[in-house]
Amino acid sequence: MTDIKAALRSQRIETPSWAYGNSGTRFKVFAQQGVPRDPYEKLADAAQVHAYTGIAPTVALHIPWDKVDDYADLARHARELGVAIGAINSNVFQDDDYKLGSVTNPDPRVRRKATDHLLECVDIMDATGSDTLKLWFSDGINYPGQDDLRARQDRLAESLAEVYDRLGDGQRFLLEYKLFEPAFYATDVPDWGTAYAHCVKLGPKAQVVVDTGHHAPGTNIEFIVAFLLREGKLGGFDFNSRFYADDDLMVGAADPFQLFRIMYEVIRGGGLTDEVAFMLDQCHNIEPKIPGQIRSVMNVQEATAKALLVDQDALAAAQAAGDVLGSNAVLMDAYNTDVRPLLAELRDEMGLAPDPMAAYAGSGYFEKIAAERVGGQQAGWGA
Ligand code: AOS
Ligand code: ZN
Ligand code: ZN
Repeated sequence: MTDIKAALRSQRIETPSWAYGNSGTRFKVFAQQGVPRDPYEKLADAAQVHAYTGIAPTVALHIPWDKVDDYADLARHARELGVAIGAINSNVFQDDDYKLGSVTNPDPRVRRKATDHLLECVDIMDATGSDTLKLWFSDGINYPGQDDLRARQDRLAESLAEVYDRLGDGQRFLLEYKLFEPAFYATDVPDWGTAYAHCVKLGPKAQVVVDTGHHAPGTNIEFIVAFLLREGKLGGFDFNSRFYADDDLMVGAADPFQLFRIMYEVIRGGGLTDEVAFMLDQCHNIEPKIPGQIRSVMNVQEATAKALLVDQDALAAAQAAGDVLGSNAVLMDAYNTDVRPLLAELRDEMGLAPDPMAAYAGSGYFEKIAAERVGGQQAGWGA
């Protein structure tokens, strides 16, 4: 139990700045009370999540949604709040120029502009001390024949190589794949295989990020996790839940069993380290945002605790004996364990309240920001 607690204590989950802003669907963005008015206030809210969970010490930024004049000052502000800047997320999807793609656009001028933005994101990494650049491209085509599928891969490779060469020591980029949306016929990085192939060609500073909402229904995500970890190419996760498409709901809400299976493969592959970034990529359209993030961090922590409880020796023995039902039972025993008392005990040992949701609710922070902040910022979508 000591080992399990030590592993849980050292786990790090990164929250995204955009989770704290107003968000919605293409139909409506719902404004909530007390929402941050600038990146500084987003970091203050993220610091609350860390204060009550003890395992969320970094915050991902999104450029230009979190544009400021002085990024070193923003990083200093984060440190004062007890958190640090995590991954820098690029944005090459919210400009008229990107209608036909960004780095894969047939127009070299647009490709230059997109790559320059990615390079600017590396400058921001330098200024903030961030070691990770996260690349998601909305690039793709809606109609067969609209553009040349092969040429678009060449353009993608060219841009990625330029960004890769700009990375400093200790910096890396994570390439995110997504089956569809906003392009509907063909996406330029649709799956882990495409992302993996580009990353392998580039070298060790390029890795794949698995967004749990970006697959076809029924995809075995834990297999992808196991495979990428085995190849040293799993850079991290964008955790969220989906029922239908890229729903960006709270991780562990739709399918906690899937989250457990993923965390089991992470642990099995030795990935519960700082090498693999456990990031949330979520929006809280209708639920309050800070509690939504606290709940999500707890959901990942609970899945991790259950996965750590798997009796690996018993499982290996049952598997070696070809005991189908026995090996499945070992896994299910761990999944069916109520780990909430263990986590409450751990928090107590860490000097935290045993129930982070209740502790935050009773802290008065929400009442304070609701009174102080008027005109909160939109997360970035749906404008
Ligand atoms: C988009 O679908 C991807 O999940 C992105 O990772 C992300 O949601 C967006 O770029 C905000 O950073
Ligand atoms: Zn994502
Ligand atoms: Zn997504």
